[in-house]
Amino acid sequence: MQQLQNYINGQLIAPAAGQYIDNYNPATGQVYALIPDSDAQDVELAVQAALAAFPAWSSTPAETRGRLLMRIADLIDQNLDRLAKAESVDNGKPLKLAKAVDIPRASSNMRFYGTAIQHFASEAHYMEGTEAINYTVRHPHGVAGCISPWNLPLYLFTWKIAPALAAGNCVVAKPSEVTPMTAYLLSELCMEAGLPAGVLNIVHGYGHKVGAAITAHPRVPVISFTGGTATGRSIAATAAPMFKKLSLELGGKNPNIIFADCDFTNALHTSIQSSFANQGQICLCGSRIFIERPLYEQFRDAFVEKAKALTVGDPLEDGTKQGALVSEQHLQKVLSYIDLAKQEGGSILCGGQQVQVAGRCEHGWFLAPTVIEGLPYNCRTNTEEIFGPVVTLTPFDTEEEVLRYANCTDYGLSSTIWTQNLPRAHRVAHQLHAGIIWINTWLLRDLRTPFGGMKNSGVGREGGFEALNFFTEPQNVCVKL
Ligand code: TXE
Repeated sequence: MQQLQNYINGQLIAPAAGQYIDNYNPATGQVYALIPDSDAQDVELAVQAALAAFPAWSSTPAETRGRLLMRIADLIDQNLDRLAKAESVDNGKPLKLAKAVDIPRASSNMRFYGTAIQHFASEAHYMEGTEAINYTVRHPHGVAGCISPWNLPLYLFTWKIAPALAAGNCVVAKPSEVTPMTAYLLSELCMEAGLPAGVLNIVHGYGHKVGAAITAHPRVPVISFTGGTATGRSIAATAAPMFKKLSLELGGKNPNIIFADCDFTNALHTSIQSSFANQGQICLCGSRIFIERPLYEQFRDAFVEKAKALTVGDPLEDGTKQGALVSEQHLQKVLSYIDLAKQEGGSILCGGQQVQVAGRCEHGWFLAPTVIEGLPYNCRTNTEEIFGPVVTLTPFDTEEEVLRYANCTDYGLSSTIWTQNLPRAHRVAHQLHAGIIWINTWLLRDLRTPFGGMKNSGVGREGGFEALNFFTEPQNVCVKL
């Protein structure tokens, strides 16, 4: 059985305590690899390696750093098939999705920040009358801690480490222990690309051991985290009294608002994707669908028909639209929310139960796409993050009403609006409590834009120069002329 290793100081090494964690294939329910069960000793080695590498890396010209990131991007592209298969096996997502979205986006992240750093400038302020000039220098922090989740493993891992490295930091990163494989393969590609030792260190293991040790380490002054809101809260509780800089990308409970004047075909087709892509395990999925009453029944019936037609099956097969949920524990969590929805008075229009896939996947963790109606807008099913292939449908009559519904949760990550009335689209957009709004589209991403949420969906923004600002410390120099 394959045994993964940590990537520390340019080398692949075993965890100090010699312990390993089982790594499951969600489509078969079988253990297929072992992950280092690292601890604070391994994090210490990684931080020391990063500190040692920092002086040379931070003084390497931005163009050279960028070129190395682009070399890694090229290697990701060259290994597309291998990485996509590894992601699919590790996470349960359809191979087709990993090949079309996850892995190409990972190389885009590296390439985007490899070039962005060459266009990153700081400001100068001339003081009229006083004859003085201020200029701002943006220094890398030193060692950045990057902690990422299981739903888009390589995609979100590279989304953090690329800007951190481009800005001149060295990195200690921890992928999710649920989906470690592509981060491990990336460490091999970094070695092949010639990334200097210690610049990027990848420590595998549990959040409460490795993640907590990175968060609490006094020599890691900056932490970028994506994951659950409860974990974000615990990271903030450790990091805030140490005055660390924090970027937190947390959960969502995103509204998908459908007005009766929408382009029906487009709204329907895209809403199926925004509900069920990656088995609904994307923080940007629109899990609460609000439909203007005149369109309600027509939309509901067509939506349910399409949801029923989604093929749930072996993620490696071409025709599969829905793969497995990431873990048995997560499957049980999602099923418990379906039970809760029933208790809260919801009617299950389709799905609601596990799917038995014949053959090699008979023990996999599959769930039928589930559509629920008849729930109050502010019940637990409609306000807590489920993070699975489960959506609710709710009719509304007025803009004021749907804004009240949409804004009633503690989350504020993204929202989608479907209408052909542009003044209304903008009016509603500006009143929604969400960091990211899509109008007549979903998940259309320009990497230059600020990405992140309001309220309990997070603190700070990733993307574009926002991330380079985050991973640097501004210093103002004032010169009296
Ligand atoms: O996330 P965790 P989990 C949501 C989703 C899901 C829930 C829990 O609702 O059901 O979060 O998922 C590391 N200190 N999202 O348990 O635990 C952990 O090892 C430092 C939304 O997988 O937050 C992993 O690397 N790190 C989300 C990372 O944090 C810790 C995507 C995320 O794991 C830690 C995934 C600690 N104390 C889940 N504890 C999104 N918004 O994209 C854990 N970790």
